[in-house]
Amino acid sequence: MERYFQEEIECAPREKILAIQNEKLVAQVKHVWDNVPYYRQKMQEKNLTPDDIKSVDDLHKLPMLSKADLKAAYPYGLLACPLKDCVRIQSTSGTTGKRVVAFYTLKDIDIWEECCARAIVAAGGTNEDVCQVSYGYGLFTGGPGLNGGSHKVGCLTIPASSGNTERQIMFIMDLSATILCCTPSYAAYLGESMKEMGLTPEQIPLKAGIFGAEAWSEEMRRDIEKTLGIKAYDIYGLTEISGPGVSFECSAQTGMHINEDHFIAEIINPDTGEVLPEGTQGELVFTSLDKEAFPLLRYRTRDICTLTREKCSCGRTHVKMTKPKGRSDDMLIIRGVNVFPSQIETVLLKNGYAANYQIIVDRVNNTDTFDINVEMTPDMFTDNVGEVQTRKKILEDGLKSMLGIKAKVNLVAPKTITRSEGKAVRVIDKRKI
Ligand code: DLL
Repeated sequence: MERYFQEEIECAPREKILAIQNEKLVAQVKHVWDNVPYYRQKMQEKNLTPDDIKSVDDLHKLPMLSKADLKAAYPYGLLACPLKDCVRIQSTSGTTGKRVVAFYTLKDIDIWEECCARAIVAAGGTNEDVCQVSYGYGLFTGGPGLNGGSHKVGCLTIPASSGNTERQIMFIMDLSATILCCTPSYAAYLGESMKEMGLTPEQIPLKAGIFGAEAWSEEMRRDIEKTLGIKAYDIYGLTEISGPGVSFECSAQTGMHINEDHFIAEIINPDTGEVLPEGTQGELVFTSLDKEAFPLLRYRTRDICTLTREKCSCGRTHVKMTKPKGRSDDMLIIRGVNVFPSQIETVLLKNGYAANYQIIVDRVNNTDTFDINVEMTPDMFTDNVGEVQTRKKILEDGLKSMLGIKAKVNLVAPKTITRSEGKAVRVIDKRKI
C-alpha cells in the first residue's frame, strides 16, 4: 500500500494545486519586489510591476535568474528578509570560484525538511525505520536536508555523514539500518566494499536507498539494487532552491514528483529562453513559491530534463521530471558533438562494467582527444592481451554508436580509479579554450 507524508497535498487534484500556486505566486512576487532591489530593477527593466502578475499564466513575463545573477548579487543581494530572521546558510561550491550562499528562515527549513520527509515516505519509510544519512553534513545540503526529513518521519536517524566506509558498514550492520541516503556513486562504493567483505544482499538489512545529488543511469540503479538487495530511489534538488527534496521518486520509479505546492517548474530552450511545451526536453527553471529568505523567481538550473503530467500509479498528482541527463554545463562538446557523461555510463554498465570511469579530454594540434579510462571488474581482470583488446573494441564500438564519435578506451585494473564519497568527479577537461 502506498504511503504519503501529506496525502491531501501530494495527491490533490490539479485545480487545487493551481489555486495554491496562483495565490502563492502573487504574494511571492510582491515579497520579492518589496525586499529585493536587485530583482525589482530587473522587473522594471521589463516594465513590470507586481500588478502584472495575477496568476501562473503570467509567470513567463517575469525575468529569469541565473548563476551569473547569484554571483553579481553575492552574498546578500538576493536576501529578501532581515538578517535577524535568518537562522542558517547552506552553500555549494561554484564553478566560477565564488560559492552559492543560500539563506533560510526557520519556516524555510521546516518546509525543506517536509519535502525530504515526503521523499523518505515515498521510499517506504516509517517511524519503524533506521535511516542512515551518509550525505555530507555541513555546508552541503544533502546531510542536513535528509537528516531533518528523517526526523519528521520519525525514523531513528544515524547522522553518519560521508566517508569512513568501514564505519558506515559497521553502523548499517550493527544498527540494522533499513534506509540509506547518499550519492549513488557512494552507494555503489559501499555495495562494492560490502561484497568484498563477503556480505550477500540477503545479509544486508537495508531495504531502500535515497540517492541523488548527481546524475546516475538506470543501469547503475539496477546494479546498486542488486548488490545491496534494496529498491533505489532518486531524489533531486539544488542549494539555490532549498536542497534535496525539490523532487523525489515514488514506487513507480519512473521520474521524480516535483513538490508543486512549493515550486513551479518550467522547461525552456536553453539557447533562446523560450518556454517549451510539456514533454519536450530542455532546461529546467524553478520558481520558489514560499521561500522567505532566499526566494528565487524563474531560476535557471542548467539541468536538462523533460516534464510529464501522465497519471502516476502511486496516486501522487504532482508533475514528474525525468532523471536529469546532467547539467547543460556538464555537457562536453567534443569535436563539435554534445556528449553527456551519463551516456558513457549507460554503455559501460550495459557491458558489465561498474560506474568507475574517468573521461579525459584534451586538444592536440587543434583536434580534441577523447580518452575514457574504464576500470575492469575483478572477474574481468586478466593479463590475456587478446581478451583485453576484444573488450576494448566492444566498448569503443558501443560508445561510437551511442555518441556518434570515437573515443579511445583504456581498460585499467580494478581499484585504480579513485572512489568518491560525495559527488563523483568524472571529467578531466585539459583543453585551454
Ligand atoms: O546536490 C542537493 C541534493 C543533495 C540533491 C542530496 C539530492 C540529494 P547542489 O550541491 O546545489 O545540491 O547541486 C545541485 O546537482 O542542479 C543537479 O545538476 C545535480 N543533481 C542533484 N540531484 C540530482 C539527481 C544538491 N537526482 C545540482 N540527478 C543540480 C541528477 C542531480 N543530478
